Amino acid sequence: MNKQQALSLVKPHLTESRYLHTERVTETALELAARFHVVPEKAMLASVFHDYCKYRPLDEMRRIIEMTATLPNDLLDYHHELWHGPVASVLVETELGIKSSDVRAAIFWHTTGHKQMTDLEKVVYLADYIEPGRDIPGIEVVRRKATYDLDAAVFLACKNSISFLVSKSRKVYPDALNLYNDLVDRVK
Ligand code: DGI
Ligand code: FE
Ligand code: FE
Ligand code: FE
Repeated sequence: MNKQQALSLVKPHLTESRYLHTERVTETALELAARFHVVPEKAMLASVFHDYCKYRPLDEMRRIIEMTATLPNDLLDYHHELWHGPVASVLVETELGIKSSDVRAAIFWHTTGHKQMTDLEKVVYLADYIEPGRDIPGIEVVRRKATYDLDAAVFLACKNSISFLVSKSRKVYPDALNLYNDLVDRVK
């Protein structure tokens, strides 16, 4: 499946602005993949489909999380914004025939991250954070780090996201904290 074929498959599942976000994430992920030696076809597929399930009804996502052995049920104890990646990692296979476990893992983890992420997973996580349409406080520093240090950029994105959630007194998913702890010593 080439990029145009993938984009036309995802388009009917997204709003116009979410589709434009997806195009920007894909271009950003392809730049990062070239820079950090990640297989471009995998970065393309994972970024095109990372938000494939963003607009699924909550009751459908809840049912899929409950039914699917590989999806952790503790997701249901956290904000429903955390569900669309894990659910998409299952539905891209059953609905679209995307079988690559690397691609599906990058889709799974794109919102929270987790410890010992692969470079492909980091590229998709970071591309989603720094794509040119995002305006997040401190994002320019993350974009600069992303030109030369994948781990430092991922760490900063993770740290900013956790700080933001804590400042709003929101729950933080444990795997996001695991990513923080995994990288904190490495990037000093
Ligand atoms: O789908 P996108 O909007 O492109 O971005 P995303 O999948 O990275 O994040 C979706 C939302 O999830 C975003 O508003 C931030 C929120 N989020 C990320 N990690 C956590 C979280 N919300 C809570 N409550 N806890 C988290 O750990
Ligand atoms: Fe997302
Ligand atoms: Fe993200
Ligand atoms: Fe996204």
